[in-house]
Amino acid sequence: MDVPAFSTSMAIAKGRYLLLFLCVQLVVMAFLYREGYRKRVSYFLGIFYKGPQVAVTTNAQNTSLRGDVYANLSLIVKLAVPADSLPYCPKRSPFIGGPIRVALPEGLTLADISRKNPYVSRGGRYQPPDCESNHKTAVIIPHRNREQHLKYLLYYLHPFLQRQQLNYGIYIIHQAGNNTFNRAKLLNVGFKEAMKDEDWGCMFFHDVDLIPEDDRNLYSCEKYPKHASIAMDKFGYKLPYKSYFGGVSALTPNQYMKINGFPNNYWGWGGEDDDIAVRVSLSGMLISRPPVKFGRYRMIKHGHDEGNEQNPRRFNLLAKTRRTWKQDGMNSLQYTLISKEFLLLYTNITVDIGSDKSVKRHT
Ligand code: UD2
Ligand code: MN
Repeated sequence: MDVPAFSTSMAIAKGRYLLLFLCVQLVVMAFLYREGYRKRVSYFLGIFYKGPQVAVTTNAQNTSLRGDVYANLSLIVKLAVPADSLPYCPKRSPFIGGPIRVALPEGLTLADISRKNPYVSRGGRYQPPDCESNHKTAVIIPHRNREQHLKYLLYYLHPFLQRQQLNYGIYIIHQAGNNTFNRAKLLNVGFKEAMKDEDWGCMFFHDVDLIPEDDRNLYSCEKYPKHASIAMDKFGYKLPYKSYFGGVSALTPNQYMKINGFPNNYWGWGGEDDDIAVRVSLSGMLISRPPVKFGRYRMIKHGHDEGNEQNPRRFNLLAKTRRTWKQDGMNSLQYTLISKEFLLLYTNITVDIGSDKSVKRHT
């Protein structure tokens, strides 16, 4: 076919402009690379080249299909580049699969869990081997005498967090001795000790018996303190009441310091979670929550623990939070660290937090 001379010269001119444009782009990128903007450049290149295509198992569309939480982990492979030149992870992790099937495997050992999580390093730490994570999250778990629950939680939590491409660490805060249990004070200790290790961007405060059932429930922080466990099987997958803040919650270090941490003086079961919600509101913040479809948890069934009887003073304490929160919290925290061990699947912090007898009572 005959092509008119005019349109041919137009095409050549356009081609030249395009070539010139590409050359300028290349020069700019080479310059940025030299100037140390390596990560940004590799991110930009990542837009064109996504790396080897992998088949990811996802059940996000069909919530009646529950996936194996370990299904996608074998797709995560180490990139053959130095750690400091890894590209940033994408905004949304490609390994997220949606609803997770939760069964409690019998005879599970910590060694089994370690074997299934080869990239987890000492102290229960992990960074994606193929990209630089956008989030640094510490999970703080108050604990005493719940070894079986802890095993189940570790079995699910490690792969759950890896699917989200987080840089994370898991901390168990173990209350030494037989004095009355104090969940909130243990969480304060966890915050303080974890921040000594790393500049965490987000702290997740996590009951040992709650297993997340959907990996779209992101373990990263929001503009406001987050309450994540909004739909639990034990409450029929609904919020029991509007200001409920128990189970699993997340705050940035800034948000945490803004509310002066958690109360230290709730000994025994109950009330401390409501106190935290009041602190959030008194410091002028709202509560953020994930969509109800994602914030789903299964609570491992349990009875009442010895040493964690209902706290009869909880209503009195709650009535006074407005007056006490600035004096009681991170700024008055006292404890004796007994040990800090960097175990295979978590950092174990054993602490003597005293007892309610040692607290002066102002009645
Ligand atoms: C609810 C809240 C919890 C907390 C508690 C009142 C839910 C899902 N959770 O939990 O966040 O506000 O009420 O204090 O509604 N623990 C031990 N050993 C013990 C006792 C407690 O490890 O002997 C830890 C463990 O992490 C446990 C958590 O403390 O998950 C909360 O205690 P719980 O599970 O006995 O209380 P529960 O389920 O009523
Ligand atoms: Mn529980």
